[in-house]
Parts: sequence; structure tokens; C-alpha cells
Amino acid sequence: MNKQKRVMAIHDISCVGRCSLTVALPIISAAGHDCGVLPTAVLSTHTGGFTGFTYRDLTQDLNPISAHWQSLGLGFDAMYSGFLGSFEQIDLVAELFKTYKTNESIVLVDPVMADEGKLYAIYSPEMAKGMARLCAHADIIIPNITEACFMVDETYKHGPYDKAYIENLLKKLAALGPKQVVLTGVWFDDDKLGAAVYDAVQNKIEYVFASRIEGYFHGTGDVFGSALLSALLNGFTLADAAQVACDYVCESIRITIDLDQERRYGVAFERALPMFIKKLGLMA
Ligand code: PXL
Repeated sequence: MNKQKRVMAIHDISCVGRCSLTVALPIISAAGHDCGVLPTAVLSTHTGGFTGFTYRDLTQDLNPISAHWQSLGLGFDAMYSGFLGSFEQIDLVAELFKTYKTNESIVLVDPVMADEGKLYAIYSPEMAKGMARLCAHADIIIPNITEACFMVDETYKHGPYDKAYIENLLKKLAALGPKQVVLTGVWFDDDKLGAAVYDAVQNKIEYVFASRIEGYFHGTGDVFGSALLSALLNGFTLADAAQVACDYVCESIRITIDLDQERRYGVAFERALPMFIKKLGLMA
């Protein structure tokens, strides 16, 4: 059996609504790995679709937590950042990457800040500049098209897309520094939606798709990122990991629709876990 990998998942805790750590922890754990967390903020719910949520910024806690880990001599096989609690956390997380990065580790950055052409209400445009800076420290980044456009100063378009638009974004994203880019929310026709996978070292672009289901589903970016990292830790190539993640998100959405559940509470990724585990080759 392959050894367990240790992950540092750097996201907020949205207590209810299935995104960030309430998604990353169960998915990465189910894939067989040791998922440590560095919580960036605690919110009563996520910010999309609820009003009146509480917000505790944990910026002051990041360095003391890391200092304790260093005193224990802890190492991490992967660091996976997502929603950050403040603008100042960008530089703190970049420092953490420098502290824990090794030749074998994976640094995965999801520059969570925007969707459907708009920044999340709590963020200002300077967040996009900061996230672009953080991406320079990553091995792999996984923006959606809105986040990509904010980071490389391109005009956001609604899909369907064409290859020229997507491939221009991929090249500009790689120019920020990461060697590999997975751009999510890519679709060229009504039937299929998925991701564009760019390896800047090999200068190779691949596409992965699953069935396209109309509508907006909260938390799917976090399900995608957690599944992608899980597959990478289980030895999949980036394109194969992106395919597994795409299939898992699609199945989670399909089940959510079948169950007729309210979408702001996130997708029923729990019910699609058996399919995910099978795709990872961990179960017959
Ligand atoms: O899924 C991204 C995300 C994570 N965390 C919080 C959010 C969102 C998206 O809206 O509000 C708090």
C-alpha cells in the first residue's frame, strides 16, 4: 500500500454550505491521505447566497500555528490554498509556501475570489493583483475563467468559448509563474463542460470534459480542487487527475439535482464518494 501523504489545506471554515474546508477535509481524507488544516477565517455560512453571516478573520493565527508546526519539525507533501480571510494573508501564505516547499511537494493554489464575471462582494480589485502574486509561488494553479481574467487583465466573456480565448488565458496564466495551469469552467458546446490543462514546460494543452449541466452550483470549485489534489497524491497525471475531478463534480451535481436540494447549501459530493474512490482505483 502506498504511504499516506500529509496535506496542508489552507481555506476558510464556512460552518454550513459545503465549500472550502468542509469539502477539502472529507474528500482528501476519503482518498486516503492525512489532511491537516490551516483555517483562514470562520464564517457561519459561505458568502454566496446568504446574508448576515458571521466572519472571524484568522490572519493573526497563521504564523503562530506554523511556528508550532516548525517546532515539531513537520513536513507536508502538499499545500493547497483557497479562500483567504484577508488581503494580508496573501503574503503570509506565500511565506508558508517558501518555508515548507520541497523538491517533492506539490503547491496547489486555487485563487478563490470571483465567479460568473464578478469578484466576491467581500473582495476589492487589489485582491486580484495579490492572488496573481501568490500564483507565482505555486506549482499548479486552478482558477476559473473569471479569476483568470481578473489576474491577467483580460475581458471576461460568457461561454461557449473558443480555443483561441482559452489558450491565450492559459499562456498568460503560466506567465505568472506556475508550471501547470488547470482552467475550470471551459465549454465549447452545450453538451460538455470541463477544464483546460496546460503544462508550460512541455508546452502541451489537453482538455477534459464531463456532461454540462445548466446552472450555478455552489462549492464545485472546492470539490474539483480537492479531488484533483487527491488524484495527484494517488499518482495520477495532471490531465487524468483533472478528468477524475471533472467526473466527480458532474456526478455530485447530478445527484444534487436528483435529490432536489437547495443549491446554496452546496452539492451532494458525499453521495458521489463511492464513484470517486473507484475512479481513484482504491475500491473495486
Ligand atoms: O467556494 C468558494 C468559497 C469559499 N469560502 C467562502 C466563500 C466561497 C464562495 O463564495 O464565500 C467563504
